[in-house]
Amino acid sequence: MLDATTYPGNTIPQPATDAARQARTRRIVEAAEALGFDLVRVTSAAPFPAAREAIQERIAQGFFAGMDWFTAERATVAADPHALLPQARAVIALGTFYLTDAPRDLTITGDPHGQVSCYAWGDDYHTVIRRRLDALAEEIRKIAADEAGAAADLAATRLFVDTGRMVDRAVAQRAGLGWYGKNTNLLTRQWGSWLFLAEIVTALDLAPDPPIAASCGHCTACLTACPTGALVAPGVLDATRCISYLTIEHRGAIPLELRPLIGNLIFGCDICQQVCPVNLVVERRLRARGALGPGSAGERQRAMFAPRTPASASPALIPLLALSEDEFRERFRNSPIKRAKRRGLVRNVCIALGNLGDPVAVPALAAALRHDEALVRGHAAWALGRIGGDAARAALRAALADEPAPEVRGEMRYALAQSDDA
Ligand code: B12
Ligand code: SF4
Ligand code: SF4
Repeated sequence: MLDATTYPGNTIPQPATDAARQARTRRIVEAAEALGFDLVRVTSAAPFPAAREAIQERIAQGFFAGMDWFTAERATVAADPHALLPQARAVIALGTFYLTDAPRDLTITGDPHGQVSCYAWGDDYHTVIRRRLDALAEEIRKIAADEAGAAADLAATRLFVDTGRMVDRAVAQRAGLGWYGKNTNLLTRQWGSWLFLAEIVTALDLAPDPPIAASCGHCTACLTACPTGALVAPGVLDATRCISYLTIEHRGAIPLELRPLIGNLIFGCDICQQVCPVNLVVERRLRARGALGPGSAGERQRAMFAPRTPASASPALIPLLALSEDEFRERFRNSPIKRAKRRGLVRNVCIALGNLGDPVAVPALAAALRHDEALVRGHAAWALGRIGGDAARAALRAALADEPAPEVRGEMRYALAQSDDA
């Protein structure tokens, strides 16, 4: 039985009884689980004013400087499901666990290696999850058709995963998937924070789940572990200091004072999640159950997030310095790493080599002083300055003589001064 509920500009049939609403919600949850989503809950389509205010406050504080697409206007839309779908009645919050077993046949030779954040070891999650969202939206259309025949309004959906204008964590928190960790990530009892979040805004009236009563308590492990001090207060991230931002989103030179703190991280950062006791307990429990191990159902379901090769998790750095645009495109096709672009990734590789300090990298870094990207030349100079030694200094002096870009000449002079000091 359906009755008619009127919204501004829309007349949408909805189930008359709570039992009918529960039944359709159950159908959707089961369909989502069958498609591979690990957590599925529902919240209402009411706005998320606290999320909007938090985002606008962080932008005003300058904590998102450099992410020009992340604007106050975007937050206003992202925090209001009705701005995204006028006939919205509910939001389905979806979590996908992505941790896979550490690479088993990782062969690290003596050459310097970098580290890639584990969310980027395998296929691009945007593509993987988008496919699952499309399939779930199709199920929703069938459910709407079963219940309302030709009522097109009921079948309307908007799908989001990360890049869309939607406050992913606020939806997940209100739907009770988990709670806000002090490192700002959404933490769940079942999967820790190793979850990609996604949502479907739907015109269907669904039974909302309550938020859960859980918090980090007195723990502050992530705040003290962050190497750059990016977590300026519990739940508050200054993205301009965050290694994830610097190595993935930031397009220019990395501030000098932050470079030594990046270590050998060349794409993303997992430190504030790796030290989290909730994650450690979750991982121990999953390993004890064999849920991450070879041949487990979990491993098969998440196979696309596992390292494509051992080098995906911990690549040898020196060969990356000479990557051409074509090689970059080929190697990182359908990988989250393509977001950094070749110049960003090679910039990060220079910093990692400088921090590792192994003189074996000097000839390749000296060659990178002639790289076609000024950004790379400047960071190669910095790395040589940090490694030091006669060969590094000679390469810097030779390159300085005919370097066309003033900012790179500045880096070279700074590097020479640093290596003299050393
Ligand atoms: C911009 C962005 C970034 C930026 C800024 C991150 C940030 N913390 O804001 C950068 C590039 C740094 C980044 C990094 C990462 N990101 Co990101 N990112 C986003 C994006 C696009 C928007 C996030 C946003 O709105 N930030 C604004 C702030 C204000 O939002 P918020 O922190 O959620 O705000 C709430 C809490 O802070 C809380 N709050 C406010 N005050 C207080 C006080 C206390 C004490 C507490 C506990 C909470 C609290 O209330 C706020 C409002 O609801 C989302 C996708 C999306 N569309 O939402 C992905 C997203 C947040 N990122 C994600 C991931 C995986 C990462 C990385 C782990 C990747 C990596 N390994 O390198 C890191 C984690 C870094 C970190 N510690 O946050 C996932 C997070 C999944 C999860 N379990 O939480 C998301 C949801 C993408 C996805 N769909 O899966 N990211
Ligand atoms: S991702 Fe790394 S740099 Fe960013 S807040 Fe966490 S520990 Fe700090
Ligand atoms: S490390 Fe501690 S404070 Fe940080 S998110 Fe995990 S439980 Fe919360």
